Amino acid sequence: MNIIKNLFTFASAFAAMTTVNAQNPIIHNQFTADPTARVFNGRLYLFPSHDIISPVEPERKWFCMADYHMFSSNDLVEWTDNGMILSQEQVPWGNPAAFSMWAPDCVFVPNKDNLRNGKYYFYFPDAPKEGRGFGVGVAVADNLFQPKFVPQESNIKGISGIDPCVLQASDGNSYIFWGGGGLRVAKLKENMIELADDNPVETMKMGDREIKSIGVSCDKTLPKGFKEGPFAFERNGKFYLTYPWVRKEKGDPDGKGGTIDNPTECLAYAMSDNPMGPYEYKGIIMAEHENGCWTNHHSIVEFKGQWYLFYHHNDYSPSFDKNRSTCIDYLYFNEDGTIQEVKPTKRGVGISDTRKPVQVDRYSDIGGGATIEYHDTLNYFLGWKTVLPKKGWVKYDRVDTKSSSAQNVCVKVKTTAAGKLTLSLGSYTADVAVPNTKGEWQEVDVTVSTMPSGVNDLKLTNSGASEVEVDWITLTESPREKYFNKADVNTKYSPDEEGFIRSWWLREPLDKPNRSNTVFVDSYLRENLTAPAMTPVGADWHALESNRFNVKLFRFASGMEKQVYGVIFHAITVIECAEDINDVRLAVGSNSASRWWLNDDEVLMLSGDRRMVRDDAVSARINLKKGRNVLRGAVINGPGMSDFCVRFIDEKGEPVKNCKITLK
Ligand code: FUB
Repeated sequence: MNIIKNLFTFASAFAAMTTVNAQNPIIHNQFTADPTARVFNGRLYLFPSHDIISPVEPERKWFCMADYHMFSSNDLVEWTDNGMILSQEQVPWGNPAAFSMWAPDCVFVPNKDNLRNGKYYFYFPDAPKEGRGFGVGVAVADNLFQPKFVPQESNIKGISGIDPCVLQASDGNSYIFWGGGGLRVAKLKENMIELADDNPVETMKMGDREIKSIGVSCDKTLPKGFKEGPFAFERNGKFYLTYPWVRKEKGDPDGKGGTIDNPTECLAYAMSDNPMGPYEYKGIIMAEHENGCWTNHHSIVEFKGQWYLFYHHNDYSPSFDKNRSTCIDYLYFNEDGTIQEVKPTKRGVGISDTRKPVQVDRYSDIGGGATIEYHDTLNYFLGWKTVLPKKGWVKYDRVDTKSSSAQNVCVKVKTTAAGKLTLSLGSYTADVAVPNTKGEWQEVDVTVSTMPSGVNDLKLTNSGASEVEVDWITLTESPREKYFNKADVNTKYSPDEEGFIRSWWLREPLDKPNRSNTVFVDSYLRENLTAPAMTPVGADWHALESNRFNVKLFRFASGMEKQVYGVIFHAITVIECAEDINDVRLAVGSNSASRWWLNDDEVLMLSGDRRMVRDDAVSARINLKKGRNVLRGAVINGPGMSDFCVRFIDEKGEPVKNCKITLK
């Protein structure tokens, strides 16, 4: 499972923004299609289109895209969502309600002659405010750290179409390719936002009309069939034009519009000695998707000495192929420069760190009757599980145990009878006893003999007698620290030895971007940090018991694979008293600032850039009444870790423990 709520366990990912660990598909929190990958300053940046479920009525059963996000990675395993970089409302010439922000591209032009000035140029199709069809626009940014892409006032004159791709050729020129009525290419001016004046002009007949088109049609020398999504690149002095293509022999064998047996797009390529062609067809890069997903769209990039194919598939939307997800697989060239066909895999690329959950359902190989299934067909983003019948096995290539003393296996399993898994890492094997989890998911920790360090292929075999469902597995030095257990809403908990309250309803973090905690002054907190409702309502609230006196909000968020920085957390608990307990004080430490309410009253505010220190601030004297007392908190966090600790203390500073804590 990919976005599994790994809430109770250690998660060490530190990221500037939302981070995910990836196999195929690589982005797990939104649909991403038409992925263009580019390498800038040694980091790989991904510019996909952003499919969404139609937000408008009547529902569009078609492509629906309102904006673009940029993603980036250093290893193609951990991906950062750098956020939205352009939306349809920002495009001066675009129709702000067209949802037509199709496949984009982005290139960097170094500061050569003070003309182009070291800028990033983001090319995107959009529906114009007036007229029909598509135009191609350019948005320009100075950097990608905090990218601010500013769209040009008008679209590129001379281009009517979709799917722009810019090739920066070794001849010093940049060429723009696009689709829509075939594939075309034209030279760009040095300013990167206009077509060059010396482009050829082709005259084409459309019925009775003659249409003049700037640039060159690439199709003339290619086999017939629908083409779009051009991606061009240069390697060893050869130019490659690669493209999604509906092969004639699949859908229209005689080329006369004959029987169409659901043709879909494969990825094909052609080569030339010149950027503007003519291009000679060479073959297929990836065959049509087996499940009938109509489109494929791709990019090809060399990163740290290895070539990769980025493409899309509809894994998270199996019954609607206009909601797609980006995948990556290795791509290899033959000696003569031709491309070897790529078979799509679930495993994808890169090496998985076993200290984080390894999703074996993204297998390299599977057998013995093992299968994968969605966790929840009402929410495909929850990903998959592996179902291992007796003797079933799953193999997952390239995991890194890192440590030379890894001895702990944690596997998240669901069973209805005790069983056994055999773990193999290269030639190493160990048995992992699995308890009967009574049909519930459970994280099982088992100590085994020391595992080999470094990179190996992992195999899990069901060597017991009954079926085992596996969500994920980690291999670590020692049992992973569990920060939380699920709390039971029917249980009456006690404060801990020191009076700290450990049972809470915690709400998944709410987005509240802040680059620093210094803004957390009283007035800011009064305006922005308000109390949650008296009762937790909604699936984003979780009843939890902290294993420490301090409630680790950062771990809560990272375990849920939620945003950890620039967020607000809400917490609620109930203090049940057998009699009035008067003249106590609420004592709180929080990182960073927080506000606290007891029943209907605000009782404490901790402002400023705080660290979590026991009893850092105490309230005025307050009374805990007989019966239920609802305590609510809101904690705000900027760029650092976040946690809080809460207890009541009496007149002598002693912890109040003669009460119960409930979450009901
Ligand atoms: O994403 C919308 C369109 O689907 C793209 O522009 C095409 O290439 C196809 O992938």
